Parts: sequence; structure tokens; C-alpha cells
Amino acid sequence: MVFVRKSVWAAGGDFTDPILYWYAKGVGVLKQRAIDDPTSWRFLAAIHGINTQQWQQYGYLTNGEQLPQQSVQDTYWNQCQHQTWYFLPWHRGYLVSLEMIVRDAIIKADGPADWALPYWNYSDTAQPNALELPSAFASQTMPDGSPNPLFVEQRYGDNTVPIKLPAQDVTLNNLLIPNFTGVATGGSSGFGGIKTVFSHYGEVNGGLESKPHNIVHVDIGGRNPVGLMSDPDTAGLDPIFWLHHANIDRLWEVWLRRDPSHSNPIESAWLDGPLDRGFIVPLTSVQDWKFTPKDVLQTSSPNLNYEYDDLSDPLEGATRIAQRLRRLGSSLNLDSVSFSNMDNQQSVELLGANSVKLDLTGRTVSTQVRLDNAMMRKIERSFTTFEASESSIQEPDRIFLNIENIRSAKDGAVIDVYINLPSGADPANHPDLYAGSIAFFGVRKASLSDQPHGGRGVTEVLDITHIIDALYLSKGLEVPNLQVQFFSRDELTPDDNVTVERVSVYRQGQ
Ligand SMILES: [Cu+2]
Repeated sequence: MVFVRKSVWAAGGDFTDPILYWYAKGVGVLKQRAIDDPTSWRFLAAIHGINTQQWQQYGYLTNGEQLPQQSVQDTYWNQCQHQTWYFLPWHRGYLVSLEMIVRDAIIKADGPADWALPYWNYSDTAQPNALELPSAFASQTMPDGSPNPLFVEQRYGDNTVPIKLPAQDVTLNNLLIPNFTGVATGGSSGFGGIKTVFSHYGEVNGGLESKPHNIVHVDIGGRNPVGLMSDPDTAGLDPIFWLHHANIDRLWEVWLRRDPSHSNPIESAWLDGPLDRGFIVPLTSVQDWKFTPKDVLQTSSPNLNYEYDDLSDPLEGATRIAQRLRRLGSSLNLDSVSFSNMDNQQSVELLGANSVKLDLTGRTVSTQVRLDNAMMRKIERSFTTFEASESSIQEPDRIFLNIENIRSAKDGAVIDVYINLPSGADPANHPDLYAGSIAFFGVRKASLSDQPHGGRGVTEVLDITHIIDALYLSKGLEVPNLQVQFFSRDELTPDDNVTVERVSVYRQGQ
């Protein structure tokens, strides 16, 4: 039997859905287990990440409680892969572990033997409630009046009840990214992330990881105070975590199917990696599973054994290049044009950078990136030569804004980034100048200098090609600089210590 993961909305998102009713029951059983039991709720959450101080503060750990032996902690805990091309395969194995352990608990409680983890498709525009936290997670009690194991007090969201995600945060443009693997510096960070070793905290966010993954985390967890879902060291404690990640896992499958040119990496460094520390999760209290990305490529394979009820393409076959050429008024017959997606063979060059480290205290900060004149002429040429012929088409250069080495003492912030907004203008009135958003999920830990990563913080790469296209069409590229504006969704204090080492702009092309 292949288990079918269904939409949380398939039966309304409340406890009349047996999948959610039994998920709550199963989570309740796991929550009763001691933290040194590998099938307990807290052991499983600690595999993602644990900070004992935060756990105590939130009541998930009592002072002096017996933790597993250090060697067990070193093997299993603090494994989650972020800012890396292992982000998707690691989380896939992690979900399988949780799903098997919860199913086992459900079956032992006489629940359905075919139970599978549901997913939360917040981007489903056909579903009127898609953006709302499903009510089974929002109510404090079960139908019989007992406490609801799916309810979490530490979800602060945007202070609306129930939590509702901003629609702009769950758009799926990143499904248009052609390559799985990004380039390490300056250019596209790929759909799946950049090549790294074992990366509990890395540096550059990949496309799907950035959005919708990171931003949905902090939209649910909130920031004042920082809720469970906003920090990777507490996120796995929230039962909604698993439905969010099932959706991210589903979007990986959607991406692979929606365009025949989309594919997973074939390098052994990915398939058999990481070599410096392997992935391992429990399947039962006595059985482990060591896995590599190669082991999790087919969801229907015997060790994974699941499929999704819906893998349809939310973008209905749209491709990034066709969208772009249409935007540029191309007269080419797009159906007869073929493009190669060899991002990794393209060159990446710096166009310019700002000159000062930024302190993002407050709500609005702006900086100027001076652009290299010769580089801009080069980009201009890439626009004027691409129309040459349908058989030898070259896409004009793509342009990427890099927000480098973002550091913060706290997770949970969301900063919207705009380019060349007229001074005093309301960003809401200029969606065409929106570059993207940075959501702080894992930035706190990536900023600590005692971590393997050395406290370099996180780098966000935003594709601003659409803004450069518009500049080209309106007044040409005779621009000496770009104004980059940061709008934090809430006030950042000096204690938050949010800084950006450098803001830079790169071209990627032939
Ligand atoms: Cu996550």
C-alpha cells in the first residue's frame, strides 16, 4: 500500500476530518513520551534543532530533566539542513521518520492503518481558507473538551486570530527557477540551494527555502515575542511544522514535474552526501534509518512509500523565460524556441556594491549601490542581441540583488526590499519595484560566532531581473546607481542587532 498525503483542506481543516483527529491523538501520545525516547515528540523536534534555554523558557523542558547521553545527542540532534542543496532531501527523510512514528501510535490507538501526514497548501487559490491556519490547530480543545495536542500557545503570527498568512508571502514564483543547484556567489541560488557540505546552518538561502519556506515559518511563529515556528531550534515542537514541510516537500515534486528540463543534481557529492556527517533518523524506538539524498528521490519507493493527492502545476506551465520575453515585447514565436538552462556554466559578475555596513534598527533603511558603467553597457548589449534568431536565442542577462551576511540576535523579522522607490512613496503602491522579502528563520544561530559556520550570518539572493527589464524599457540602462530600500514589518531595536555586511548587484549571463 502506498500512503497518500492529502490536503489539510480536503475535509475542511477541522476535527471532523479523521486525518486531523488522529494526527492530534498521535501527537498526544508522542508528547507523553520521555525526551530520551527517540520516538517522543521532543526527541524528534530536537533532531531539527534544540536550544535548551529556549525550550525551558517555553515549558518544553524542565530544569535538570534527564537528556539522552551526549553521544546520542551528537548523532541525532541538531541535524536540520539549511542554506544548502541538502535542504529538500534532508527534510524529506525527516518527515518520513515522523510520519512512521505517528502512524504507529495511531494504529496502536485503534486509528486508521492508512493514516498519512497531511500537507498545508496555503497557495491554493481555489481554496477560500487556504491562507488561514487550519482550525484543528487553532482551537484549544478537542471536540470532547480535552486539551488539543495540536494547539500551541507560542504562535504569535500577526496577532490576528486565527493566524492568516499574507497572500504575497505564498506566491510560487520560485517554481520558475530552472536549476536545482545555485551558484555559490552572486547569481541565482537555485531552486534547491547551493552546493555545500553538511550544513546545519549555512550562508545562502536557496529559492524554495527562502520563499515560501522561511517566510511561512515566521508568519506563523511571529516575532514579538519569537514563537516556536520562527526559530529552527524550536520549530519542530509545533505540530503545524510537519504540514508546512509536507507542502514544501510536495512543491519539490511539483517543480520536477512541471517542466521536463527540471531535474535533481546528479553529482555524487549530492546523491551520496554529505560525507562529513551523515543523515540519521529513528523509525521506531529500536530502528534507525541512515539515508542520503539518493535514497529519497522516489516518494513511491519502498522506504518512503507515499504520494501526494495533488501535484498539479499552480503556474499552469508558465516558464520564466517565456514570461520575460513577453515582458520585453519579443516578436519571437516562443513555442519554437528552446533554451538551455545551464546556469552553472554562465558567468557571474559584480556590477557594484554599497560602501557601508548597514544597521537596520528602526523600520526603514536605504542604501545606494553604485553600478559599474562598462558592466551596464555589457548588459545593454545582451538586451539588443537576443532577438537575433529563434534558433540561437540567448536570454538577456539576469540581475541579482545580494543582501550579504545578514546578522541578527533574534529570528522572526520580515523585511521587504524595494528598488528605486520614489522618496516618501508607499511601497504598497509600487509592486513593480518590489525585489522580494527576507524572513529571519535561522539567522540568529547563523550569527553566532561559536557555530561551525563562524557567525557569518545569512545571505539572501533576490532576482531583480524584472526591475532591470522595466528600467531598460523605460529609459535605458544609463543609470549610475540603484537605491535599495529595506522596510521591516515591525520595529527593529538596537538589541536586535540586525546588520547587513554588504548589498551588491550581480549579472548572470553569457
Ligand atoms: Cu522548515
